[in-house]
This record gives sequence, C-alpha cells and structure tokens, in this order.
Amino acid sequence: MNTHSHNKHFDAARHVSGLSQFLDDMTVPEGTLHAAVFYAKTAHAHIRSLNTAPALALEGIHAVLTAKDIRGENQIGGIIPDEQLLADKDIHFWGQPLAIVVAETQVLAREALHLIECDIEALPVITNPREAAAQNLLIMPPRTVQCGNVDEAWAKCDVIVEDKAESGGQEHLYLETQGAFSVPTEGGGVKIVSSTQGPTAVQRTAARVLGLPMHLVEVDTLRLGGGFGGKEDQATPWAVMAALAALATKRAVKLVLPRQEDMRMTGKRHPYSSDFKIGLTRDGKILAFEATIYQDAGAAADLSPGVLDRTLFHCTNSYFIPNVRATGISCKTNVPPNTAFRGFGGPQGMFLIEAAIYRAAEQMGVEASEIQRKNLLRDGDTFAYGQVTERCQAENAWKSADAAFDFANAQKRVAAFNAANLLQKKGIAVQPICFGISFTNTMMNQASALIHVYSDGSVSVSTGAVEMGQGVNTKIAQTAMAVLGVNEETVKVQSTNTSRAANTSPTAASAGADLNGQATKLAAEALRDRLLAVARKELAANENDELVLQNEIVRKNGVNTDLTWKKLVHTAFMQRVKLSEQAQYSTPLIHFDKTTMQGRPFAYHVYGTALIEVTVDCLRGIYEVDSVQVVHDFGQSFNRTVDLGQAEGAIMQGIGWMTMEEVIYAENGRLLTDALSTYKIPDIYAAPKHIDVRFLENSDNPLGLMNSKAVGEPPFMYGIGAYFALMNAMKAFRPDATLLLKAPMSPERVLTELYETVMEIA
Ligand code: MTE
Ligand code: LUZ
Ligand code: MOS
Repeated sequence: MNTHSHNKHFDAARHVSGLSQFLDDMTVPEGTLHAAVFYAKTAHAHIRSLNTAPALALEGIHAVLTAKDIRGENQIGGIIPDEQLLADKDIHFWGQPLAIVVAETQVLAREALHLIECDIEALPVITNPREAAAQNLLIMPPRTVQCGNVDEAWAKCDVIVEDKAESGGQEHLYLETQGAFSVPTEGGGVKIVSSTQGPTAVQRTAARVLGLPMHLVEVDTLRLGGGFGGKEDQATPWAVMAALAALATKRAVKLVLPRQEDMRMTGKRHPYSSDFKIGLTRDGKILAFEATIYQDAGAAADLSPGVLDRTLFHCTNSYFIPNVRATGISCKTNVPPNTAFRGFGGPQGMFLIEAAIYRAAEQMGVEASEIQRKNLLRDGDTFAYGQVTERCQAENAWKSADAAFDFANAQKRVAAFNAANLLQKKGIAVQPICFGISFTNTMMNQASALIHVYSDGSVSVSTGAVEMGQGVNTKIAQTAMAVLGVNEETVKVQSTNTSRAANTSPTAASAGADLNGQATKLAAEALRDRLLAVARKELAANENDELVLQNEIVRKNGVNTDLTWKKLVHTAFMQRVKLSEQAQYSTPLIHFDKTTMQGRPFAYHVYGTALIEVTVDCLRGIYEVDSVQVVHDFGQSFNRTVDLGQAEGAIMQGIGWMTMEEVIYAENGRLLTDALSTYKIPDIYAAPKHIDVRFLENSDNPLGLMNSKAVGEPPFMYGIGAYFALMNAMKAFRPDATLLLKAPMSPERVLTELYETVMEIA
C-alpha cells in the first residue's frame, strides 16, 4: 500500500527548526493572569488553619483560591473518588496542592506563595508499601489472577526457589512540564488549553469541580512535549486549577509548573516490592509461580488499580506457566499518588518473573536464557487471565534474534573476556517480551474521528488522539492519505478538541494510533465511497469499471482520468454531497470479567527478543551498555522511521529505569531527588554504544491498524535485560555472592553489592 512507503515523522522538520508550538509558545491575550500553586510541606497532617490573607494583600494579586472556592465537587479521583483538588482538612503527601495564587505576573504569584501560612498537626508518615499493608492501609481489596492449582503443583517440582524482588519508581521527566491555559467563555463556561494525554478526562473533571455541564467546558490540545503516561491522569489538576482561576477572576489564566514543583507534586512509576515462589522441573520447565505483590500507590488511587491489573497480567511475561497465583496489594503511602508510566505496571510484573527465573537459574547452575527459551509461549497456550494466545510470535522472535545475533557465540565471547580480565567483567542477558494491547478496562477501547473535506480539496482530520512525540498524527495522516489517495500536504491533523471529538479515551496503552487510526479509516472510507459515486457519474463509468483514488487523481481501470481530487471534491460540493464524516471504532472481541479476573482483555500481544551486553568496572562500580540487539514485532510496520524511534527511545527509557534512575523520598515523605542534579536520567553517554533494532518478519496483525502493531510501550521492557546483564557481569566478579534482586542497579549499588559483604568480613 502506498502509505507503507512513507518513512518520516511529519512533525520532524517543525520540531528541529523550532516551529512546533507547545503550550508555552501560545500567544496569550493581553491581561492574562498567572497562577502558582501553594503545596503542603509535610507528608501527613491535619490542617488546623490556612491563612491566605497576607498573600492576597500583596499588590498585583487577583485571587488566592482554596477548597472553599470550589463551587462543584472538590474531587478529582478518576477510578476511585479519593483525591481532592485542593486539600481542606487533611494532607496526605508532601507536595499536595492547598491553594492557588493568581497574579499579574508569574514572579509575583510565586512571591505571594511565601506569604501563605499553613498551621498543621503532624501525623505519622508511611513511605514503605509493606508497612502500609501491615497497617491495612490499602487503596482497595487485594486482587488475584490465577490459573491451574499452585498448591498442588509444588509437589511436582524438582526445584523451588523463594525470594523477594523490588523495582523502583521513575520520574517521567517529559521535556514540557505540566501546564494549562484557560479563558472564561460565554454562558459561564471555560475553554482550557491543556498539555494532557486525556482531553476528555480534563473536561469531565473540570465540569465536576466547576459544577458545569461538560458542554460548557471545551478542552484543546495541540501537542505535548512528552507525556509518557505522566499526563494520562495527572495533567488534569493543573488544567482544572487554571479553569477555576479563570472563572474566579473572569480573566485568562496560565498555569505552568516549574520543573522542581512538577517533580515534587506529581506521581511517578509505582515502586513494587514482591515475594515470589517459583517451581520448576529438573529440566527447566516452569510448573508454578506464586507472587504477593506490594504496589506503592501513593496517597490516592489515581490509576493504581489499572496499573496493578496490568502487573498481574504481565507477571508471566512471554512464558507459559500452567499454575499461577499472583496477588496484588495496592498500598496507600504518604507520597504523591503514583500513576501511569510507559508499560503501566507491565514492566514491574515482567521484572518480577525475570528475577524469579534468574534465581532459579542460579540455583540450578544453568543460564537463565535456557529456562526462558524452554518456557516460551506457543499458540493455544492460555495466560493466567484466561486469554488464549493467537498468532504467537514468542518463539519466532527468539529464534530470529538468535539467528541474527548468535546468543551462544556472545556467551562464549563474554566468558573469554571475563577469563582474561580481573576487574572488568562483561555480562549478557536475553530479554524476551510480551505485552498485551488494549486498555485493560474494556470500555476504554473506543475512539472517534471527524473528517471534513473542504471545497478546495484540503482535508481536516480530528480524532481523540494526542500527539506527544510518538508520531500518532503522522500515522493518522498516513491512514487518511492511503484511503483517500491524497498527498501529505492535502491532509491536516488538527488539534485534539473535545468539541470535535467527544468522549475520548486518553492517548495511552500504546493504542492511540490503533484506535484513532481505525476510526479515521472508517470515516475516510465512507467519504471515499461517496466521492467515487460522484466520480462514477462524472466519468460515465459503468458498474464493471474499477475506480480508485490515487495520487490525487481518479483512476479508471488502472488508467489516470482527468478528474483530479480537487475537481472531484468541487463537483461533489456543487452537487450538495456531504463532505464530512464522523466515525466510531470499538475494538472487537475483547471482554473481561473483573469478578473472576478472567477474559480476553487484549486485542493482541506484541512480542520481541533482545540481547543485551554490558561491561562493568568492578573496581569503580561504573558500567557501560555495550549493545542492545533486538528483533521486535512491529506487525507490518507502516512507518519504520517512527517505529524505530519509538523502539530506541523506549529501550533507553527502560535502561534508565533499571540502571540509574532513583526516586528517593526521605522518611518524612519529602522527595530528595527533585532536580536533575539528584535524579540521574540516561544521557548520550549512557546510551548503548551499539543499538540494532530489527523488524520481525512474518508477523501479521489483522486486529491492528493496516496490519501494524502498537509500538509505544512494549520495547521499554527490553531495558529489564540490562539489569540482568549487569547482575551476570557482577556475578562473574563475585561468583560466591547472592546479589539482591533490587532495581535500579545504580553504579553505587554495584559497589555496595560487590563489596559490602567483603567489607563486613574484613
Ligand atoms: N513517545 C514520545 N516521543 N513521547 C511520549 O510521551 N509516550 C509513550 C509512547 N511513546 C510517549 C512516546 C507512551 S507511555 C504511550 S502509551 C504511547 O507513546 C502513546 O502513544 P500511542 O498510543 O499513539 O502509541
Ligand atoms: N491506561 C489505562 C493504560 O487506563 N489502561 C491501560 O490498560 C493502560 N495500559 C497501558 C498504559 N496506559
Ligand atoms: Mo502510556 S503509560 O499508556 O501513557
């Protein structure tokens, strides 16, 4: 198909020349006010009093808004109503918003923040999920996904290993911090321009808090400077605050979080601490897996229930395990509510099973890759959540990667290097992945598109998808171009706007292009059929003549006619033919029963296999990722440039999570890693020296957009392999040590793992 030949990101030229507009580039009306947020400087407390008068007295301050100024409901919880926009009685985390200052300038607003006085009565602070669970501080009752019978299976196992595994949080660090702009509109409504992945979520919550019907709240999003899940739910409060301030002052209001406040006030990837038990036969077949998973949800539910579900679904990764019992406990702690982050709990689940396999391999004296390979999913295998695998690519991806990168030879090379070097040690790991595509909440798997063809032939496409750098607008444009047979310049994908696309799901779960692209396809096909009916009359073609639109020309029986796209559109317009179309897409086949935790939550799965190699300097603790080599399942990719960019970016982000990024809260709940000087993200020097992502052959996907597969999140999970490659390198240096299963493996931890026990002995 002609779209499959397109190979660029349509925003690329604008991005690199600085012409792409973000929220902060918007020309705002004269008289726009600026808002700043006053937040709690304690993690758990009763509020005795909140005195905003001194701030309000400052010249140039237009309003200081607190919970008392909310006309609707002071409630922003999406899944569970347990979170206030502005705390009134109790503070649950350090950084929780208490008041909004609205001023002539941003500098003034920030100055006034210092004049607000909050008198509190401190309460005990919990930052450890296991401690919260011990005190029964849970977000919701525990959930269990199970299959087979684990209790009976242990008796059949030759090897049983039990341990604990932990993975840390992760700061989204989107380049563009959270922010919004709002203006009051006629009839008591508001318009909000928000840097959000979910314009409808902003609209719905703003309506609830402001006490307005949704039709009086218009939300518009042009593009984000990154979201990574951090703006799926948590862009909402800032947008609602801007709207609240706009209505209170009857002025336009802009609210943009400075980086440090963004880091302090928003939630991150959920840290997990889990107990596991894995049982295998002598020859490495996994018979049973049991896990109790403690999720650090933070101070409110946010998206934690959904994140936990995905952890439970993905805690067997790409392996078939006949007996599974995984119980997830969502623990309420006094840190900012943790939220969606690329992979949405999936990476945490996969880290857990890989940790279990690592320990089992260690105990059995075999390579982990041997156990991994022997247990790969096959067609017809059933996941613990009841879905049966179809068109399974787990073995295909593994074999393709082995053929391309030669695992055994890499193993030999690394062993030879390690034998020849005392302090430098290399490690490799093979990392297969399997990630389910669809929102686990079935209802969310719907999208719509609205296409207008204007009388000059130009095409305007509006959908619920939000462009955040991932290239969804490129894929949507390509879809419209393919169906209508028009060029790139003819199609414009518009901003995401709740007046043009209603009741949208956030752009998330990697399904943005799938869902909104399919809706675009449906709308475009209806338009194409109507236009071709006009062409048929114009060309006096009979029923047997084949008419197609291609390169902006109508072709008849494979030959160009002189009826151009522009002429055809104009003709249709003159004949009063409808030139607009709206369509809805709902993912077929999926269903899930939340009471039994069984069903078919996913349209399909994405697979792939990576080989990761690292070198550790075992004297200094520093290390390098030598290479990441991958065969990844893109289905039939229809934009290899965009897809490669997604894979490489995700791999880098995954390596960052597993190796260097460390979110640390003090015991009093204050975030210690609230700046780039204390929170280390991968830079160009941390990038793998060699990265090779190849396209898995023979992968078809009838349930994906034009046979492609969703790409945004799955490759993130290859990063897990970097952790185990480091473990293997460290193990080569200290074969006697039992290294903790605890990520991230920062250089500091490499040293403490390698030397702490030695130092204790000495
Ligand atoms: N790529 C860029 N450049 N910026 C982002 O914020 N978010 C990721 C992924 N890739 C993100 C990104 C996440 S978390 C998801 S769910 C998907 O993009 C969402 O987009 P999609 O559904 O269109 O793939
Ligand atoms: N968001 C969500 C997600 O609401 N449900 C999901 O299943 C999901 N999966 C991945 C990322 N975001
Ligand atoms: Mo992505 S975590 O689904 O926004």
